[in-house]
Amino acid sequence: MNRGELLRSLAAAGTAAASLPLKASAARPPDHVITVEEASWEVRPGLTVRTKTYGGAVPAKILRLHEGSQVAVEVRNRTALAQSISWHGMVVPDWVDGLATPDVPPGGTRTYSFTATPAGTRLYHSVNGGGMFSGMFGPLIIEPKSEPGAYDRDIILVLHEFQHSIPAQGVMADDRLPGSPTLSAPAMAMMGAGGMMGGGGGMMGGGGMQNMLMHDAEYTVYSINGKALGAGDPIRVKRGERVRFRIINASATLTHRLALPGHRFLITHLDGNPVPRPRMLDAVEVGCGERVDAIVTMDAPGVWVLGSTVRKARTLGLGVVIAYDGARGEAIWRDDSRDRFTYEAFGNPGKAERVDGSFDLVLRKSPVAPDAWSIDGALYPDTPRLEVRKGGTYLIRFSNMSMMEHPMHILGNGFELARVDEISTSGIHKDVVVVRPMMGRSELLFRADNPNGGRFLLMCHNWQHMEGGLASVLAYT
Ligand SMILES: [Cu+2]
Repeated sequence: MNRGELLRSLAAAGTAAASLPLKASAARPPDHVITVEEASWEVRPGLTVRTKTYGGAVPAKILRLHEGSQVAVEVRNRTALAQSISWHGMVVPDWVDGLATPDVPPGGTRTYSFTATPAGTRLYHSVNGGGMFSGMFGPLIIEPKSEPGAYDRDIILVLHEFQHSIPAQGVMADDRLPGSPTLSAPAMAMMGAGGMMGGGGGMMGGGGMQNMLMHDAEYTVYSINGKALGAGDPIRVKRGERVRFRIINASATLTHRLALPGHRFLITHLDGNPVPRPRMLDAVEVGCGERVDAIVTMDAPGVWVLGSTVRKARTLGLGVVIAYDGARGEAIWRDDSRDRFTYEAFGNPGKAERVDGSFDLVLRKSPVAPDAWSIDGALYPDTPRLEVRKGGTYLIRFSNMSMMEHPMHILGNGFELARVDEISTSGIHKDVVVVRPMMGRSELLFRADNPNGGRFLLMCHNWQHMEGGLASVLAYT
């Protein structure tokens, strides 16, 4: 299926449902207004992009909502394409973020109402009408009713790239770059790489398997909070301050690994949800659509680059300057990071759980077209449909039989990780799981507890893969 067909089928699902209860009561003005419009955005001096935005800024304004509150958001579409927004990470009805969600027609306006839940770092972004390749995304923070909060400030970092190009045959990575994100255990074994990431890269040099790892898009510029490294204002900090970074990956196709020289990250939340075992690591990895909350104690005065451990990404702009009060000079980068980043390290030991059914989903490249991706050999909408009964618990097993990672996501619902490659785990609640390349396996427990039931998309958050067919329908029966 090409992207036009996929988008049309998504749009058709919306049109059919136009009579569903989607309006806020007429008496009440919206709490927030989002205007979808084309704008020019300066990523760095000399590089201005023309892109679709929410309200002219990239990223869009922060939406801060209170947990449990009723929210009405009015979306005004000033573009020539139908538009729809995903309230990523929130549990909402399928007429707000599912297959029954009506698009906002070109030139039209619609109001979406929902309850703000659960608390945590979420994001809102375009599903139809541009997707993650566009500038249509912004942070969505659901403030909890109460939070212990062992931190002084909170700083949001949104990662994104602009001006993509997609070579027909894919981009062969000429090497697995030093500082690349953690691979699956089987892939590590095949490549003869030890547990260490980053650093010299010699251990991964020399041709062979790594030459088969591909990227499917290239970008002219990378950014944090819409600005290339050095182009935005530095983040000013004080010695002793505990800063909670909420890192949101709004990339269309890339997992990123970030480090801050001389500092460590206490990782407290994955996808906005508290983890059972917070851990101190020297790097953070975040896949497409994922979020990581990490507390950094500012105890190494200076001027630093918080940036990608991959040189190319950093050189093209993936970084931001952290400047201590009173410190002067050029921002310093060095990559001392060594820690692997794997989900199960933050979890409790796995435990047996009774399930009402299971789904085995094999993810592969499809031979039918250069950019086609399949689940169990089929392309959306012919992929297997996952039928769940409300109140039931289901095991979803992803096996990645491809050379690329797949950040698998379910809209309108969350899940719990049960296994990462060979290691079982529990207590980690997420909405995206990056299934690592080359026989990576992820298993998740899906509790069918959306109070409204409905039909939702299960999809790869790599936008190139989603548009290439890597999506399916999860339906409450
Ligand atoms: Cu999303």
